[in-house]
Amino acid sequence: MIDHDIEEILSPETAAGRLRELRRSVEEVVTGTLAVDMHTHLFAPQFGRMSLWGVDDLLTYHYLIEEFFRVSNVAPEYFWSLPRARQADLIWEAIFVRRTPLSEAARGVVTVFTALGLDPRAPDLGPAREYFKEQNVDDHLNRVLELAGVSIIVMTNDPLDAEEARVWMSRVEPDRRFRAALRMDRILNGWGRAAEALTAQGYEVDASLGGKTIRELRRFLDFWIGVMKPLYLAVSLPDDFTFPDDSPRSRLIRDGVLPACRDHGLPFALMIGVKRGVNPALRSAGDGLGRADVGALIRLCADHPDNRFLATFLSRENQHEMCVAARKFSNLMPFGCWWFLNNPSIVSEITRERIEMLGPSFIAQNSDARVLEQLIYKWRHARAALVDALYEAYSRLVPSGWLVTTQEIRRDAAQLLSDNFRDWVGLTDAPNGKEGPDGA
Ligand code: HDL
Ligand code: ZN
Repeated sequence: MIDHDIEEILSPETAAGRLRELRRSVEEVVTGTLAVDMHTHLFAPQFGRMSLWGVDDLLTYHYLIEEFFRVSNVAPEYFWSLPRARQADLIWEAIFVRRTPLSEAARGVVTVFTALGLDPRAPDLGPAREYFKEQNVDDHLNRVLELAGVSIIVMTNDPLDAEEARVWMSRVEPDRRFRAALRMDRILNGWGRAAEALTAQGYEVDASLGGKTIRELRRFLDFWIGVMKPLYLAVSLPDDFTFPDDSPRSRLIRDGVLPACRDHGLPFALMIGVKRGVNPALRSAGDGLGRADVGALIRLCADHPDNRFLATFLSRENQHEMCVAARKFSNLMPFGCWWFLNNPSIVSEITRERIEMLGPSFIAQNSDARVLEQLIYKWRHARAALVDALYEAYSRLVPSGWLVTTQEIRRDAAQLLSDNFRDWVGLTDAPNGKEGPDGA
């Protein structure tokens, strides 16, 4: 352990040894600290085929699909016509057999294979498929969560997805380790079609937001908040998102979503900067990014001091501005290194600038996992980056006169990996997993 006197460590002959001890302690503590994965696209096993796991889902992750198209002359339309297993075979051959899996998404599969005792250099996916065929779903889930060091998984839940709504309405009890987040994309980014869907469900809304629309949207939100018991409401927003403006989105956010969040004691998560469908032929792999206006988030925080916000931006160029915004607004909690940012070189930069500007008062990472086993690589790689950034920050403190203790490292790692989120959403280990104004 490193609980020595500061004078001792400042003497040159012991400094190097003590810093090595410090590094070991940071590694040990961060590796041993359970994470709350506050944004994923995973589903509890009770959601059936919506819950993706196994080697073919792992290999047909849209990150790998877009990398496959870069090195293959297979036409997208033909690729999409193939069964998933055949798609996976093509990706395996192109990215893992004929090339070195250097990209972060490819390295992730190697990390998962190695952690599960599978050969990442196998010439084909036969052995891996045999392995997964033998797995008991519950045992496999427990093993993956243990390997990933994850205690809670927050899903992305869409009340306007017919298949998902059917599962919720069956009143099935999802595995307690999976919690909901109510996703608002269809409503906030496509109000016209959403208004038709809500009308078909008996809500008196209209595309022009007239009449009872806001009241009826609130009735819809209250109903689904009661069903899902979400930890927060969320939306992904385009790079040209502005607020306030005279769009339906701004009106729905201001008059519908934010009052509902306040009344239910729920934060609103904004994920800003996505350009949907820049290459439609790539389908789920066809989205891109753009630099967004952090001013829109600032105006939301400033105009709604009684709302709590979670926020992440997709562009690297927005990260520093978001840190400054978070220094100005204590109702803003930055989270994660989203999607195209979730690469060691950028995660390293983002985490360091957040520590320098926000101390331990942010949420270091979320996995965004779509396939269960991705938790293993996303969290191993995330912890490695966090160890480096925290060790550097603690090392800088030593000559300033502060030698961090193991207890302090444990507290900091817990805040960054779980407690800052738990506190922000009021997630306790209470029986229903959440205490809040409405006890949801
Ligand atoms: O909108 C989102 O939540 C994004 O994370 C998208 O789902 C994206 O396709 C993704 O999986 N990113 O990792
Ligand atoms: Zn996501």
